[in-house]
Amino acid sequence: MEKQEIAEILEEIATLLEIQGENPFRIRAYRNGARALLNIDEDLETVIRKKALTEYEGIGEHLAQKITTLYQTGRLAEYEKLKRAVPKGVLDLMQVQGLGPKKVKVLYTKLKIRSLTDLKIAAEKGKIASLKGFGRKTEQNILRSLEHKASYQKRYLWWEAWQIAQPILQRLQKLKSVKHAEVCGSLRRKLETVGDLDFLIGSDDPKPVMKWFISQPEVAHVMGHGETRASIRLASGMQADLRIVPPQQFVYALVYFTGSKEHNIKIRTRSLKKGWSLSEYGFESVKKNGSPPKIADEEGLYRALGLSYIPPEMRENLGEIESAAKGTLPCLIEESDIRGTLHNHTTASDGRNTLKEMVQAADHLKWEYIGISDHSKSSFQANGLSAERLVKQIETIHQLNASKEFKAHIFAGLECDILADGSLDFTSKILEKLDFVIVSVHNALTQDEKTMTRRIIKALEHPQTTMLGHATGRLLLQRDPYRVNLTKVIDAAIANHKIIELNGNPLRMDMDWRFWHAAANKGLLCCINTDAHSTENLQFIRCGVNAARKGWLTKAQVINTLPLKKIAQLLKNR
Ligand code: DGT
Ligand code: CA
Ligand code: CA
Ligand code: ZN
Repeated sequence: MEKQEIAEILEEIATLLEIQGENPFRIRAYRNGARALLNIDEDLETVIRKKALTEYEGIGEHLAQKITTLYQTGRLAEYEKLKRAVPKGVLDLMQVQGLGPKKVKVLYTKLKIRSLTDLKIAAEKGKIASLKGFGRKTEQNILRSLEHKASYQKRYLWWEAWQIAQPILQRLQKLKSVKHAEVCGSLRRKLETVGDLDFLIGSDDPKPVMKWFISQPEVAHVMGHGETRASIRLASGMQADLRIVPPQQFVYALVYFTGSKEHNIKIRTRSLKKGWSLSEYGFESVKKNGSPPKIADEEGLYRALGLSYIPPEMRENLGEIESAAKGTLPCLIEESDIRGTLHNHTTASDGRNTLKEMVQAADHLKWEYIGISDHSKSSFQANGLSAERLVKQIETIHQLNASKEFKAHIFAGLECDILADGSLDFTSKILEKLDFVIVSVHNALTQDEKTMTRRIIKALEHPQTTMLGHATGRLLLQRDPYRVNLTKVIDAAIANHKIIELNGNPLRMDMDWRFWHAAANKGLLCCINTDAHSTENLQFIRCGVNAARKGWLTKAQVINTLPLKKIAQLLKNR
């Protein structure tokens, strides 16, 4: 178990004790211990091996034992016991702004509140205001915080949303009365997270479409429906809207419901300057005897506005309209341009498939090459490779390449930990043996921005480094990015001729697409990776390409569009 996780458990133990009204000294000991643990800048492995934990202020003999147990086994009997004593939902109450352990204790013991739902009901009934130490204002704040939290959690990863939307869209397309069908909104714009699904249908006969939509097996609840609109909640919890329009209106509605809202507003203003109002129903002349343009498809609509076609991914009002007016929109990379990918794990570290299975999967995808980059030794929780195991893996890869058992060429790589001080997890002598080295931050995530930025730049300056992995470490909807100055990191990557990956794992999508346009213009090269931990994960290449397109990237700016010989050359030269 990692330092960060152990500290979180100590913190949680303190909270659980506090909710149970335990001795304040004991509680404080755990809190101090958690903080002390995070402040250790030495490698925890070493400290524990030297039995030196107690040398740090705030860590006594007792705590040192508990930390060691957690580190070695990932479990702690005392913690399990505490968790059993307090209902799980009670801890969730701590996520509500303004609620600390003391208040949670009162809510739990006095009102028997055991979950966020209980809390909401009690607050709505006004039961909380009368508790000692709470009051009307606290109650209002709790309600507001609950609402805020609900709207935050209501988003879904693009990949999840797409899995849910795809079968529904296919069924809609098969209905006899359906002429056109599309999912619009953020899903079509390939945004990394999606709030709700927006289905749009072109049909002259909406009745059977509506009937199917609100009675399909996936529906959990119909929130409302008329003849041409419906809102439903699916079994997954996701909300889906449906709009049915006459086929001749479909293209206008398609542009409108694809959005984004900001993009829509901008093109509507542009249309008005030409003398037509533009809405989801069509163009309409605002002058007495002007006639609106006739169009057949989205391209025609943009052309009528004096714009070249803007792909949905770019419709974020981030300069695409100005660029389309000048005819300078880039020709975006496509999934079919991809010839392989480099960041992939195997069972040698924390992947679920063997080296051979991964290469076979690359063959199925008709890729020319695949990189293997298992974790390095400091990522012990991910079973990182020792130097010895790494050297062995390199040999196996060389043999496999020579055997021609698979079509795809295998590049021998490594996802090498960037240690807390910016040095790499292996010596140059070992790293030299590899075809490429991805450097990533996996621990000491709480460093301040300056330290973290310096740390990453130092790793980028290492002669053996090829590229930076998941630049900010964010996990979408779960964990914030670590604090880092990306502009400085990007500049350092360019100055040192290093690549930055676009990690297409749907949870990561890191480095964020919003940075790519400017970075690539400055000369930064991208590698779209899947960070696959299984053969199925190789499909994440699609998410990576989505983000690359949102970042305005072209084929030439992404190295894994290069044919084998060229990318081999490029990796060798760096
Ligand atoms: P989401 O669902 O939060 O991930 O984001 P979207 O973009 O899918 O937004 P949604 O579902 O509220 O609306 C779908 C599209 O409909 C949106 O992208 C643009 C269009 N739209 C919605 N509200 C307005 C509006 O007030 N004005 C304009 N011009 N367009 C709107
Ligand atoms: Ca939506
Ligand atoms: Ca919607
Ligand atoms: Zn990683």
